[in-house]
Amino acid sequence: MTRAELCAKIGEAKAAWSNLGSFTYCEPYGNGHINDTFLAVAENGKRYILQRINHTVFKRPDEIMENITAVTAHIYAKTGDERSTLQVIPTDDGQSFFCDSIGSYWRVYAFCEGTVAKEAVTCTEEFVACAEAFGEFQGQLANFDASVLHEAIVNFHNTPVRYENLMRAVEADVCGRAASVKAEIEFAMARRDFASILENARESGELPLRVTHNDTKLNNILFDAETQKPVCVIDLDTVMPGYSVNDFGDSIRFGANTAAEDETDLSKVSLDLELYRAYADGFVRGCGGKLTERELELLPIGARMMTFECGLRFLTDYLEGDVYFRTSREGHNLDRCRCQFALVADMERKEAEMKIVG
Ligand code: ADP
Ligand code: GN1
Ligand code: MG
Repeated sequence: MTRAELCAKIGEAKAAWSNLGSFTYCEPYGNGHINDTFLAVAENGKRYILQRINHTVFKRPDEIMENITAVTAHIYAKTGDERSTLQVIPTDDGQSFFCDSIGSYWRVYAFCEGTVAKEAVTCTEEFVACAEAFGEFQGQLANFDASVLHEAIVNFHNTPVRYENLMRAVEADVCGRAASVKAEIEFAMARRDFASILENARESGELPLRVTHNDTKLNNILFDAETQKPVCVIDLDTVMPGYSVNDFGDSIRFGANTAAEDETDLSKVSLDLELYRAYADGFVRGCGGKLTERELELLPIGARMMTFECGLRFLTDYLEGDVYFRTSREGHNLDRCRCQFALVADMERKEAEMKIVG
């Protein structure tokens, strides 16, 4: 979609929330890889997040919004604090989303004022706070009826399926890129058995399914700008039954890497063990004693699995022509993949030191 077309659709979306008055400002916002996010300011100065939901990624945006409405109501009922969870602003028709004339889905959230999203960890305490927040989020949803949730993305964190998707992308090689990424494909293939560890553990009843966030990146938490304490867990599109160890793992992948997710100088990539251990303590504490002994044992595997899986996904997207993750430079997905695989290799070297119990 061109910028002009997008602007026209933003116009339609704005009209669907005329109850907020007209927006005087509306500009792209944040660093998400999936949705189109805009900061919209109403005439009275109130700020909102206007988002176009990525319809290619989320096949049923209406179901996503049902999930989010239910989950946020559950959390709000517990905390009674408006900033503690996303506030979905209904359209003039009382709907949680608006579908424009070309079938794009839009939603509006209250802007969580006085907060900041962070792209990198600046101190250990901040990362511990992030751990407690994601742990607490899981605790808040422990008594949530998972049967009302739609599966936002089927097989989202099913690593063997992600592995097979990569193999199919290699086979199809639609962009003719496979020959140039032989080393990365071989790295993935050498870890085929590893990919199944968590799925095997679930099948044998060792790993429980819980209501999890499934996208626990640091920038999916809003921190209070003054106190630096976590205020709100956002990006609830992927809340669905999943594994606690994956929620743990995705935070480690992003936050305990000594480099950015797309760092090209791989010598800068490594697992910061101090951050890792601090996060593990905070997460376990945040979960309030709900994790089983086996889950505690599998936390290090969760970290390695999420990093490996994300690498598989970036590589698949590179081979398929960069159709899933938003990219901002040539080879961006390949850079991201290489960075993830370098982190996996470092985690393999640090396997003994990553143990949390046992
Ligand atoms: P994506 O799925 O593309 O990652 P997010 O829902 O995470 O989209 O939003 C992208 C960014 O927008 C966040 O990282 C955060 O900076 C900002 N953001 C999202 N929702 C809010 C909100 N309610 N208040 C303030 N900032 C927000
Ligand atoms: C996407 O939406 P965002 O930017 O928080 C992706 C995650 C990946 C992450 C990699 C729905 O997260 O699964 O781990 O990029 N979200 C979806 O940075 O695919
Ligand atoms: Mg996000």
